[in-house]
Parts: sequence; structure tokens; C-alpha cells
Amino acid sequence: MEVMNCKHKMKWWKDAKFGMFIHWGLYAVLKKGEWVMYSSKIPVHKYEKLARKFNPIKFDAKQWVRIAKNAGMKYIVITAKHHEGFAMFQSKTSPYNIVDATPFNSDPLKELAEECQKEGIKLCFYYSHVIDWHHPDSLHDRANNTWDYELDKKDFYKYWNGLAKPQIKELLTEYGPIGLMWFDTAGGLSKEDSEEMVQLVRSLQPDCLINSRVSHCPGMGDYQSKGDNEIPMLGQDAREFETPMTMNQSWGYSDKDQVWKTTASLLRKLVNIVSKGGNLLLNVGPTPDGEIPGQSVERLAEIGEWLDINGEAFYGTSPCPYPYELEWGSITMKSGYLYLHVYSEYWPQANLQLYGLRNKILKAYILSDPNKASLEFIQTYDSETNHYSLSIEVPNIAPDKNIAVIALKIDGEIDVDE
Ligand code: H79
Repeated sequence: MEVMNCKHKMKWWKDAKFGMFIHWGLYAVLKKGEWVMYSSKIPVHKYEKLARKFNPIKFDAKQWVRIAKNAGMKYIVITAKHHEGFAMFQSKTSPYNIVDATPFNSDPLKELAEECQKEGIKLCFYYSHVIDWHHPDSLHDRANNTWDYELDKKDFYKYWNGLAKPQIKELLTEYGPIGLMWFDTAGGLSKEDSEEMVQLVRSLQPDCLINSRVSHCPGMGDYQSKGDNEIPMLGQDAREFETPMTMNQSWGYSDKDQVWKTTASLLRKLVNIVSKGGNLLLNVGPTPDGEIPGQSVERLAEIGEWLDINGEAFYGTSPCPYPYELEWGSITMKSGYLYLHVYSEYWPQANLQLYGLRNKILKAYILSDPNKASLEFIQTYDSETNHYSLSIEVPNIAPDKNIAVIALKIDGEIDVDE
């Protein structure tokens, strides 16, 4: 197979902007998030028993993919194995997997792979390549825990060669084309070992992208994973990025955690990230029964409604041409267009002002208006101060309760004063 050049290989991901993160594992049974084994210091032999209780009879790959697709998401990243060490797929490498160890006795990733393929969604896998609390030889911090491991007897390569690498191979040979491999928490891994993992993925699926957390050394992988829930400042760095984000506070299902971000706030974060050239990977933590929580489904549906109307200003766009943040919202652009995403609480009384735009405006309209009725505007240039300014006459009331987009059809290539 010919290896695509780097730019081309990234294109689907650059255009996608919005993906679904799914944290699902044995931890769901305890309903206290995905770190419960660590936080509650549950010994391995006890934690293993959760598998017998894991029977997600309500799991429906069709429904999950539909929820993602209706939200406007273009890819799904699911935890094939999180830090707990349990494989959520049929693994010949270890019987500690959902097919061999649970009454469910079926491979949800197979079903997801088929459904994603049908629906044109890219399926991607999260794999905890360094931390594995189940394997006695994996690297992790076991300070103050009561687990049954002995740190000085660890032989990391037993874990690395005996479990991590073979499972990566299974994931990249048994599930069709995989969009990207999402690694996490590489502390303690040498640069050489990270490079070996990159090479392994490349050798199995040359077009599969790799996130930067494959290594703790900067610059590795195809794009930068920002810190969990981290939104960078505008123009902070040039590298392609993705922000992994939760809707409440935990990644894995938790019945205690009811601090949910509002749809309005999630939409602002989404648009803000995209205006900076990044992607948002928004998490859901399905229940032990296999359902995506109602609070998440609701929010995703509302985001999807907004994207149905305003997708033109979102998918396939390039970042804001200004090097500073705007007080009323965010900007995205495409060849011939500039899109002003105005957050409803900053909707101006009569006129929206934009400074520094040198292009001649051919037309201004509200993107959600089916008639694309022209808005009046005035462009001025002050030769004394060398300042360009644009004033757009807008309706009194914000045309969207979350974010209203003003589309500007511009003449020529974008040209702004910095
Ligand atoms: O998969 C999600 C997290 O489980 C994982 N990355 C995202 C995508 C992650 N790995 N490490 N960390 C997050 C940071 C760990 C934070 C901790 Fe704690 C602070 C671990 C122990 C103290 C907070 C409190 C989380 C568990 C207990």
C-alpha cells in the first residue's frame, strides 16, 4: 500500500472538527468514573470479578453511531482498553476481555466498526499503552495503594511485548480501517519505545493517525492532544490540535457526577476551538447497561441542530485570521467567506463592528436566514490612522439563542490588519 503524504492523510481529520469520545469499560459497573480502581485501591483479584457483572444488554451500536452522527460528529474514539487493563474487544492475547470474561460474550467494537463503516463515521481506538493496572509488569504510579504488585519485580517489556503490542496489532488488523489511535499518559515510556509504537501502527495501517500522547516527548504523533478540557489561546502554537473534553466532570460513567456543562457553553467551546484551528473530541460515558446517558444525548442533539443550520461556517473551515480573541465571539473562514459567530449574550444593539478587514464586502447576511436577506453595512477607511472598519446593521434580537452566524462574502483572498 502506498503511504499517503502527511497532509493528505490528515485531511479527513482537519475537516471533521468534531468527534465523539467514548469511555466505556468495567469501571462503568461501579458508576464512579474510570479511575475508581486506583482511587478506591481495589485489588486486582477483586476488580476482575466486575467482569462477571458486566452485561450491557442495551448496547446498540446503531443507536450510538446515530447519536454521534446527529450531533454532527465525524469520528468516534472508543476506549478499547483504559488504565484498568480490560480489553473491550475480542482479544486472543489475553482472556481479560469482554468476550471471554463477561456474560455479554460479544464484541462491541466489531459492531461499532460495521456500523461506522456503513454510516461513514471514522472509528478510532483509545488504548492505554503504558498504564495497565491489571498487568503486573506495566508502569504506573502505585504510591500509597494496597495493590498486589511489587514494583521492583516489574519487567516492563513483558507487558509491552506480551500485551500492549499484540493487542494494538489485533485492533489494527481485525476491525477494518481505523481513523486514529489515541494513546494516553505516556509518562515513564522511553522515546525509543514510543517510536516503536508509532512504527508498529504505521506498519499495520499507514493512514491511521496517531495522537501526541503516544509519547511524553514533545512533537510526536500526527497532531497535538491538548490537556484534558484545555482550550488554547488564539495563535498559541501552530501545530494541529484536538481538545478532549467531558460534558460533566468524569470520563467513565458516574452516577455521582451531575455537574453538566450547558449546551450553550459546549457550543461556545466547540466554535471557539474550531476558530483556533482545532478539533473537539467530546466525551460520553455509557452506563453499565450500554446506554449513553440522557443528559449527554440531549446536549448532543441540540449541538446537532445548531450544526445542521450553521455547518457551512464550521466544517472544512480555516481558523480566525485575527491574532487576538474577539469580545463577541469567534471567526472562521473559507475561500471567499468570513463567518462571524456571535454569541447571543454579546449580540449588539444595532451594529456589529469589525476592524482591520481590508477586503471589500460583497454581501452580508445571517447564515440561518433561508432567504439570505442582505444586511446593510458600511466599510470605512481612515487614511490618517490607516484604520479599516466595518459596521454591519443587525436585527435587534439575536437570531439564535446560542450563536448566530453572520456570513460575509468577501472579495479576494482574506486580508486583515494584525
Ligand atoms: O481517559 C481520561 C482520563 O482517565 C485520562 N485521560 C483522559 C482522556 C487521564 N489519565 N491520567 N489523567 C487523566 C490524569 C490523572 C489525574 C489524577 Fe486523579 C489525579 C489521578 C489521580 C489523581 C482525579 C482524581 C482523577 C482520579 C483521581
